[in-house]
Amino acid sequence: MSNGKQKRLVVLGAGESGVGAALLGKQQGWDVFVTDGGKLKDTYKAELTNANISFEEGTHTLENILNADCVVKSPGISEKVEVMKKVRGAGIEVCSEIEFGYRYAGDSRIIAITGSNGKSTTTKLTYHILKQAGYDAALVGNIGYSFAKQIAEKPCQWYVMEISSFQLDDIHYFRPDIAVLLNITPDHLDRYDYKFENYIASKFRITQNQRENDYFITNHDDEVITTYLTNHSIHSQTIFFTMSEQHQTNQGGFIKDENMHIKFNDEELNMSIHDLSIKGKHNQYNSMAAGISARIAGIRKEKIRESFATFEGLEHRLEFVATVRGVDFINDSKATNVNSVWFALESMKQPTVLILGGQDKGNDYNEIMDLVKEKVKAIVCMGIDNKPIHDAFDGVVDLIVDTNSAKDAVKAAYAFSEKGDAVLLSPACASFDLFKNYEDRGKQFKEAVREL
Ligand code: UMA
Ligand code: ADP
Repeated sequence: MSNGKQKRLVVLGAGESGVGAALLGKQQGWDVFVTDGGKLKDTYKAELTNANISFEEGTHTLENILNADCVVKSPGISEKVEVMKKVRGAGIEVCSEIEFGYRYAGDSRIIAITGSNGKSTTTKLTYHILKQAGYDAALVGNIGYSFAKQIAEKPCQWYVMEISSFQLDDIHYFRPDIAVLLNITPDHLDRYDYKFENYIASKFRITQNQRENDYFITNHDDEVITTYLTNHSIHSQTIFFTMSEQHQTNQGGFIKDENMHIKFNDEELNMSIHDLSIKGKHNQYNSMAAGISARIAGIRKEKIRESFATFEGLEHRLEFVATVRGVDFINDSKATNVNSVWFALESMKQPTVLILGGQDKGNDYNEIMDLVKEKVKAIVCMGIDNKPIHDAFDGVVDLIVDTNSAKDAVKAAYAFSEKGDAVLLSPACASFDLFKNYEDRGKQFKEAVREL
């Protein structure tokens, strides 16, 4: 039962977000209980113990959960698990960790970035610009650091947040000053009853509480987004970015003659796309989104231009690894869907040996068929079940081989390539069949390249 006036907060899941919410809840005077159906990492256990927060692991004891005033649900937990059904049945308020954090974020400003692809890159780039401009800013959210923990331990004036659809699912008041929606392609459909429209609605929740002085920055070239916008109204000021000059307006971003233009409040920032440190069309979209956000945040054009040139990019996203006897090796292990492989291939200038495969999420390879025909000389499958890749590309690409380790895949790709070619790991699949995660896959790939 609730203990006098002290309200009871139950946190489901003791990973990065759950522990963050628990620490903030404790600090704000809640009676906190954390429950994790699995095993806790030692670091998280130590954080809870040090803060005097009670927890359980390996089970969800309902009698300690259903007496909550508020339940914070970790984003990885599905609504379909038994404990969630019981919590819903009891009518308890459920909020996500970003919602809980938001309630204690004071008068700070939030730039929240979502989309199916490009979230981490755009979030990191935006954060880089803010830091270069001397802003008191923190990098939080789906990128790996709990927003709630940041508020508990080191509150800042600005939060640059990467936001997943899961985190948006249980917001009530969360209201970013600047919301960015990069693109929408089907992903995570298992969590959305296999209905794309549910996933789309989840992404648009980023605008749900915005007001007229807030900004919504989004992609004019994404038909899913523009179609949604013709049928729904947004209360904040919408600013678009686009590749097409035809859609340019006096506010927003566009690319013309290999130059990026960002217009905001009667001022225009211009920069050659060749001076952007991160390459590829997708990164031009990401840069426009980050650039517009930074202008709204009040950062000078010169500082933004400088930051675009110095940004180092992220590991495992079109990351150049090495040139071995004239062959360039590129690690794009984070490309876990077909759309991101499209952008990787689009950016390739050389004949390419493509390493594809892993755990297939129902991929439709037709999306990359034309680029494969134009640029790919061989495919090396790297996975336990490579049938979907053979079904799509047998007869289209002459050379296709199966491998089931990073080492063998790199050796096979190297054997197929000649001076002037590139070997691109851009798998279009999850990594869990052969690797711990996409980072492990990328690291093993890089090690194998260095051993050649
Ligand atoms: N758990 C239960 N009961 C269950 C199921 C799980 O208690 O029924 C427990 C697990 O045992 C585990 C904990 O819940 O201890 C994990 O919770 P979580 O999966 O929500 O993971 P967190 O560590 O809290 O990390 C989450 C995000 N993870 C997911 O959304 C799956 C992290 O994004 C994010 O960085 C972090 O919060 C901080 O905001 C990761 C991710 O994979 C990178 N995101 C997905 C993606 O990018 O595609 C959405
Ligand atoms: P996310 O955090 O949304 O997964 P990342 O920035 O980590 O996005 O990039 C994931 C993958 O998608 C990488 O392979 C990257 O090259 C590709 N990518 C990055 N930005 C975009 C974009 N705007 N559109 C499509 N693909 C992108």
